[in-house]
Amino acid sequence: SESLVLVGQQGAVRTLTLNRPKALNSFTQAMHVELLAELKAAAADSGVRCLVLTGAGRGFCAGQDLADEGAAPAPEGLPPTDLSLLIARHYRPLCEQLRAMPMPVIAAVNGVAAGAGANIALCCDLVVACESASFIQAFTKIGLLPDSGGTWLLPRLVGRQRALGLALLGDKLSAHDAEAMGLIWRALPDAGFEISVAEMANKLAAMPVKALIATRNAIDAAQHLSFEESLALEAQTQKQLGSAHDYLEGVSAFMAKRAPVFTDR
Ligand code: T3D
Repeated sequence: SESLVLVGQQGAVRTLTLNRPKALNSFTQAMHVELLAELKAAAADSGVRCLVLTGAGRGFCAGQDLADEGAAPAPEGLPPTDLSLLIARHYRPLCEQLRAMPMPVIAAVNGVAAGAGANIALCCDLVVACESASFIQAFTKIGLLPDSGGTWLLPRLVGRQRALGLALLGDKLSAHDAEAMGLIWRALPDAGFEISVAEMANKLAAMPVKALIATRNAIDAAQHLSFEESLALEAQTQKQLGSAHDYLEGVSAFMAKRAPVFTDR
């Protein structure tokens, strides 16, 4: 049977493509298993310096497949469906893995991203979307709350009022509006979207990946640190980066007016 996650490699860029296009790449347990395995494989592979997550067909991901085992609400009178089991088994490990990848992760949102599909995109480091893509916090429309980190991510990305506007109303947000409110990094033209994503991924893959990850981790850590604690973390991390090969290479290349070749990961 065909893979539910397609794996591509171009240079040091690994692309994982969610591949259930007929159901807008909504998550089944089987797709979760494949995706987590591929994320772990990418994390362990020193030849991967940037990861791209995208979707096959016209959608990015429509969240949980509402017909899949473990998700469908039980009929009246039967023991209720316990959604925390699906979350514990699949969504939490996925979100945590995405936020701990040892290379930058781009969500290339090629079409609609709804429910957990939207928030899994937001778990990535940089979210780019083609102009025709959209984001929908679809949860409350079916009686749920935003999961996959939504309640944490949304107010941090766009502030409390806009987080509530998105989460309570559940309306479709265009890629341009998502960029304008700081929910995503960029909305890009549909024409050439894959090429634009590849350019961005290649750029990141050629950068000092250790410094990129240290930057992401310090920005994330700062969410719960004081200013003084962040200054201390910056100094401690800069000490490590300053003794790494990439720093020597970066400065040597600058002085020699040549392009650097970064190799640390
Ligand atoms: O289980 C837990 O742990 C709880 C976790 C929940 C996390 C969640 O993600 S909750 C939110 C789940 N997602 C949704 O509620 C979104 C449902 N989908 C939609 O609202 C719409 O499909 C879209 C707005 C995303 C796109 O609309 P449109 O008109 O472009 O496409 P469509 O015709 O609705 O969908 C195309 C097909 O995909 C269709 O199948 P068909 O009729 O062609 O055979 C549709 O049923 C299927 N599909 C889309 N989303 C899902 C889905 N099938 C199963 N589950 C889906 N989530």
